[in-house]
Amino acid sequence: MRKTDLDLSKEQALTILQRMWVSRLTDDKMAKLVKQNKGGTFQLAGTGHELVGVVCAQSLIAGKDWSCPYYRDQAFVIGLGAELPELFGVFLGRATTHHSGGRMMPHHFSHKPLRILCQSSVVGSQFLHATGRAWGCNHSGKGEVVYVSAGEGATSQGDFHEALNFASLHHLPVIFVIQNNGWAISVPASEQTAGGSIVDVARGYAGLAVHDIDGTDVMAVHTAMQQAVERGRLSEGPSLIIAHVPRICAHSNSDNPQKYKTEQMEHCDHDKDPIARYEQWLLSMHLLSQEQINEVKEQARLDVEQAAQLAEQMPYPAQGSSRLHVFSPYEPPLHDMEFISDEKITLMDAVNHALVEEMEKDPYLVVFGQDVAHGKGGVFGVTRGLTERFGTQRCFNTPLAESTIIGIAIGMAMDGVYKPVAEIQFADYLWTGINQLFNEAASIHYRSNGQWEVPIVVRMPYGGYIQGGPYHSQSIEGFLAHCPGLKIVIPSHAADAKALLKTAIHDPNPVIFLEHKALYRQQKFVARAEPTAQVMIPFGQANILREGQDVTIVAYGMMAMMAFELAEKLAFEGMSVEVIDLRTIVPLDINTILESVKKTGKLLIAHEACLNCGFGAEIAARVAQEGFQYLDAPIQRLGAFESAVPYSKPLENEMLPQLADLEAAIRSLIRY
Ligand SMILES: Cc1ncc(C[n+]2csc(CCOP(=O)(O)OP(=O)(O)O)c2C)c(N)n1
Ligand SMILES: [Mg+2]
Repeated sequence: MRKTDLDLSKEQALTILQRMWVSRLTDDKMAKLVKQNKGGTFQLAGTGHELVGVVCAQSLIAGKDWSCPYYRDQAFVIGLGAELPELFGVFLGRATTHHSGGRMMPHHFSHKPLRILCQSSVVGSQFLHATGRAWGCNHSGKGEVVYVSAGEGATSQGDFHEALNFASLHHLPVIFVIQNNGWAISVPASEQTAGGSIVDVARGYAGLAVHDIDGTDVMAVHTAMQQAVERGRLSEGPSLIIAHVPRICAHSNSDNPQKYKTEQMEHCDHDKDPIARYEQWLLSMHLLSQEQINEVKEQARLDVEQAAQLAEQMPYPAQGSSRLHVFSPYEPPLHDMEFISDEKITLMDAVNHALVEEMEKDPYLVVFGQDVAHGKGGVFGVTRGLTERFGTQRCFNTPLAESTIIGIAIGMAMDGVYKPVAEIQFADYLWTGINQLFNEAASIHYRSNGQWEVPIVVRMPYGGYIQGGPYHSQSIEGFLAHCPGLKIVIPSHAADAKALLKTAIHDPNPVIFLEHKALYRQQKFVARAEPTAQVMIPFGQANILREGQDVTIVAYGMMAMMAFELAEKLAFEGMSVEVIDLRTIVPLDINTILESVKKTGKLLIAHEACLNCGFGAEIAARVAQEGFQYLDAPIQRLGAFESAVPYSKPLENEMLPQLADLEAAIRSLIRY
């Protein structure tokens, strides 16, 4: 077999051409289908980007290596072996097996057998998923690499820089390919990036190999990719390939480049057509004749036509199926509550012990976050001792970047083997990582039509009463509960904390575990006898802390403790208060609440978050709708005043609900 000076066989050279034409003609056909009103309404063509995508795919091993391809990287996906009829099916919103089965817009790829992770529309978040997956590859030692592509516009996102930093820091086998077409919709590179290119900035990341190449030149792409793959397989570190390509199409079918590109610019792009250029190269190398090239193109046309026809025959997603796959089903094994001894442990010890026991059992359970490792073991000391016991590979510090923490957790977990338990230092700082949680982790299972799971746990201290000021006191559960796809756990005492964290670790869905800072070391109510290693508490099962007849208080976290204390006190005055500790707010145990209200006829919901749109509003609405007939009084809510949490103690006391406020609310409701 004749080889080129590229070490590319004639067969490979032919395959590259075939796949480029399939991708190009797929673009053309999809554009027609939009005009014909056949079900597809949205198109992001990859015209001009074909060569870089196809050659990159050819450099990887499909089914072994992992990838996060950009929406414009259709040629890569075709090159890796994605079934063409399915790509058309997804374009027409049909019930395909891969690429989301009609849940995502077209060109948002996801294919589990090909190890294409589920892609979103958020440009840039995929960089961190790829990096997290590469962390897993590095540690499993199988020589797998991870490919991630994007446009130059996406390099303005913080996640790009966070990913380069983390990948360089840990020498990860990830290959970042930036298909630089000079435009992000209508914004030229000169308005996007200081100096017009990210190359010089990227060279500043120690340990990152940087290639700045012509993405229409097969030799350049093939060589850079070979080097990057080899470097990754040998665990030598990450590579960044900036490949310059033309965008010979509109950004999308609703965009008109004439509004921002001159005719001359468009001509220039056409002159750089990678297919024309590649055909010239094949002819000059005598690898193919013009006739053979024509045959390749004709065959591609037939394949594309056939794929489109097959797609038109595919069914639409079944009625009612839009409700499936918000969560992956899970029930923990049942085990009666048993205790190790009578000796009490604090809530922070309970969390630590749950982690130790689960890390002993599962070598793939990994703990990371800011300051969690070594002697410090977290700013509250919750993870103390884990690095010493399990090593720096199992409990490690991350850079000070919340998007990194959640983004790499997602990528790490997506092989279904690694179990990341990440810590956000304070819930108040989740916001710099919220895109990864809300737009990515929460919906990957749903968006991939149940194909991928994101079994991550994100632990975070939350709440006030410790003079933490506006940035160490927030109660954010209401925001989190509004996002479909997240489970939210809020233990109020040590025994629950241990058993609930174990359930969280085994749950295949993203679980947020909120630990109240002021309860970490509290002795009187919170410190409890320690459950044995097997005990797990199912989510969605509220705990009746104290039974009563006169009024129901629904609470969680700090307020559950306060309510319990008051119920005991008021009992001496003959008032009978039932206290329900929700334990998890998603899923919500509405039945226990309704049963209680049936008995007492009166409901008070107490939380320390602001009242407006707080989680209490949701409970009140549900009870009003489903239990109105049981109520003898209007539902009452107690929460914080509408402001940030102030630092000075008198101010904090005014803003956050106090024991006296709760007592007054209970007394008044009982009197009603
Ligand atoms: C975080 C985010 N902001 C805005 C958008 C809207 N948007 C979609 S594509 C795009 C331009 C991306 O440009 P580039 O990364 O250069 O890729 P290209 O389309 O040129 O291939 C924008 C602004 C988005 N999808 N995600
Ligand atoms: Mg671009």
